Amino acid sequence: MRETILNNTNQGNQTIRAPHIKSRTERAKDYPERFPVSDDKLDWAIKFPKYSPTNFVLQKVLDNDITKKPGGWADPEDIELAKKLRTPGSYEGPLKFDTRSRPLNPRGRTGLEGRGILGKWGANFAADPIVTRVNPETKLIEMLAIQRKDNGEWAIPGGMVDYGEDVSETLRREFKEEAGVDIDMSDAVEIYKGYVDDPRNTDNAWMETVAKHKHLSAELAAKMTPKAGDDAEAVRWLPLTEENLNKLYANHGEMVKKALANLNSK
Ligand code: RP5
Repeated sequence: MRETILNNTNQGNQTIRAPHIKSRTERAKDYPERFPVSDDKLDWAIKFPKYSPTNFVLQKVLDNDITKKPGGWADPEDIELAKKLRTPGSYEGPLKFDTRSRPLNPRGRTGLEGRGILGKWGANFAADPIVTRVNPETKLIEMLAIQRKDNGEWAIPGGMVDYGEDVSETLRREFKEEAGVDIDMSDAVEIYKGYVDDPRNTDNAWMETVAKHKHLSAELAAKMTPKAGDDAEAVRWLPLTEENLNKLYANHGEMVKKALANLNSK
């Protein structure tokens, strides 16, 4: 069951509530089985005495502990030490913590404890540049998309926000690194901010993002020569058909649908 896109009628525009489906049903690369969590057991407030998810963190995360490795990108495994260095935050509001003081996923249980492949306890912040054009031949709207190396799915060419980095800069940097194109994203329109239904999410670490949209003129799009970066298997102008949108990574399809709705309303 997918959560629906909610219409925020008060503001007269659409807001998205990211679903929490892939986070508890899919297994990212190298992940163990998730403990089954049904819709009625999602909420942390609901008692679930049988719930015994595997505690899982990849060695790569432990090896990149910032307190041990210069240039590392991960919090220390010791949550008390991690909290002394950084307070876990979230775009979703105040966080709850478990009895071991670890932050709890704001959308509820995922069937896995620990951080998996994610470096930060709590929210791991990303930025997603949605860049579209009209195909000069087919006249279809297309998005410059990358094929992810970890699971082969097509995705927005997003990436992690570096510590202290401005989101517009992350959008520009990631777009350049992953799709090989340098464009100013400072005038891009914010589409979404919050939880991402990412298959890497766990009970204690999850993805959140800011997605911004920029629609390119035919002239600007024609000048671009996209090239897949190290983190991407391939890059292409992806026609935004219903089928392609529904197959995008995580809940990227919902974000791109919102960008399209904004574009069509202009
Ligand atoms: C998703 O993971 C975000 O929406 C963003 O697209 C991406 C960032 O992670 P990496 O691509 O850097 O692994 O949750």
